[in-house]
Amino acid sequence: MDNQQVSAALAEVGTLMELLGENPFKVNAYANASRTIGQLTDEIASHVNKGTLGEIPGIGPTLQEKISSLVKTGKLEFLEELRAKVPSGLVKMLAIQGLGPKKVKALYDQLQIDSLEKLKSACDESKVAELKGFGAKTQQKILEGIEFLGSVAGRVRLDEADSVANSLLNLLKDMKEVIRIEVCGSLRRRRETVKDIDVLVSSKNPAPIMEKFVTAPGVIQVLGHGETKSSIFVEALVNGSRIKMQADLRVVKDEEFPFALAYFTGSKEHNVAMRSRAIEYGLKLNEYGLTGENKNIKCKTEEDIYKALDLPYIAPELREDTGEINAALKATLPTLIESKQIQGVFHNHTTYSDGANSLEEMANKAKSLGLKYLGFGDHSQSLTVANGLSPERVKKQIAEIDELNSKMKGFRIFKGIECDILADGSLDYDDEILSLFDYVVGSVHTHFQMTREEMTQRIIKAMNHPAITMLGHLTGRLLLRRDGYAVNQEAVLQEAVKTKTLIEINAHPMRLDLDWIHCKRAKELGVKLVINPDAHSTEDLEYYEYGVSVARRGWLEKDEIFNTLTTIEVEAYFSERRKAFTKKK
Ligand code: DGT
Ligand code: CA
Ligand code: ZN
Repeated sequence: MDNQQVSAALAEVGTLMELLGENPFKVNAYANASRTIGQLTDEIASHVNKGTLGEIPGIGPTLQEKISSLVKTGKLEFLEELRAKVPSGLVKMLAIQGLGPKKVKALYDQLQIDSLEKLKSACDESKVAELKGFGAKTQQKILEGIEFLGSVAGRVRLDEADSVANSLLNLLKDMKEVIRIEVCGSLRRRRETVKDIDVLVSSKNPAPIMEKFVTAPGVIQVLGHGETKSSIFVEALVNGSRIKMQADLRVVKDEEFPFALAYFTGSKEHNVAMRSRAIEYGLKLNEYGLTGENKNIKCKTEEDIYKALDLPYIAPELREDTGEINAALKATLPTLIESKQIQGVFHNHTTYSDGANSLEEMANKAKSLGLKYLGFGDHSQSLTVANGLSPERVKKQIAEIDELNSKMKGFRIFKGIECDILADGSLDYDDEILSLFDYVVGSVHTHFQMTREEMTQRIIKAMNHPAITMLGHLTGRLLLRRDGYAVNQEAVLQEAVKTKTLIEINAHPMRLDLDWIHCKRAKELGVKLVINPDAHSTEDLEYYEYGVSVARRGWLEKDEIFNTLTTIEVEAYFSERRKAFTKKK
């Protein structure tokens, strides 16, 4: 078993134990071990062989024994026993937002509910509302949750699809039969969720490529195996989660490749608009070519296709038919932001609150990624579930940052906090503590059930606090798990112009919030945005690339993204804002 498989097995043990109502400390030990092993850079198997499992933090004797068994035999009796005790439907019920293990257990124990179907009928019959600790409101939430799960069924997060697609690409790309290979579809356009993976290859000899594709590791079903198209259903482990999705492979002649690439990249709406453009030239555009009555326009690349229609190249992220062809015609397409222009990131967690790594580990990783600065934004005091910082611990962290700053060369650490916006719109520290930070990220983590007006007022009030520098994850959505809370995003964006609040593009692939549509709106309004990974470990720091994808889909350019500024520019900006704050207070 590899690291990801061991990690997934331990995560499952933790979940099942939780559903059985076991000791929370034991449950946490499994969850933490799962995360640690999922992020290990060396092979867990080599630790087993060398007998060095105990050197990994958080892996006590019980876990060592279980991990050894998993690695050596590929099985864990303890897990099999747990699976036998817990109906699989209970695990599915956990995917409903707001239904934790305690509630799922109560539903099972008291109403014998062990599937989503039974849960839905029980809600429809209002039996759930009558249970102690549930009530009509919770029942309604559960019903909405079931409906939400149905509406997103079959889609997969971008980071998960990336991982599955990369494995397939790596499998095929070095085959001697492959001339060109590219991933198309929503994945290439970098949509936040993806239905299936569309792989395109050009070749003179497709059969061996098809054969390799349908026998790829993780294939659980071959849906089609043809000469030019094959489809598989594939399973993979990504960061401890079991991902199942469809992948299609199309093989074309190399001279057709650019046309097929453009066609299968989509979006469908963009393709339709491009076809109309071709018709204006008396041409026909499809996945095989660009043809006129007696001619066949040769194109070696996608660029050539656009050029043939007198258009500049349009990046895949823009191909949503939201005005990109018009902009191309008028030569007003944006010069899109690129990952390498990001100089640093500001919203990151450490072991001070709910992160997995120390300040120094995070800083070293950021430096190794080529970033020039890093800001921390651990949780504030009222968020006790995430180990929020008391004023004393704030001061301790700040002292530690000062020390690190004096030690690290050519790298700057900024002092920040992810400060809760409390229900009444006030902040979670007094002004004295707030004045200790270089910057403050304001975020909503509680009281999601407010009306849209109340939530909007709450956030707007916080934005008007002079200590607030940026607004974290504006809607609080968790992709494919829960919709964001109700909030008037337009009103918040307009307020951001007035208050000069930076709006975060939360780049965590679970959030991607602000979404790309509102990024586009922010651009129109002149709101400055900041791309933050919301990292909870060193690995997560790389998530800022997903934020760059969202920004590109939102037509954003370098100058519209705050964290493309140099260290000196950021320092100057923060010190201006702090001056204004301390003067006001
Ligand atoms: P999704 O749902 O995340 O898989 O999104 P896409 O965009 O990857 O959609 P998919 O996989 O159904 O199709 C891939 C591309 O193929 C799509 O973006 C455009 C192209 N395509 C598919 N069906 C049609 C169609 O009926 N007409 C046109 N013009 N293009 C199509
Ligand atoms: Ca697709
Ligand atoms: Zn947060």
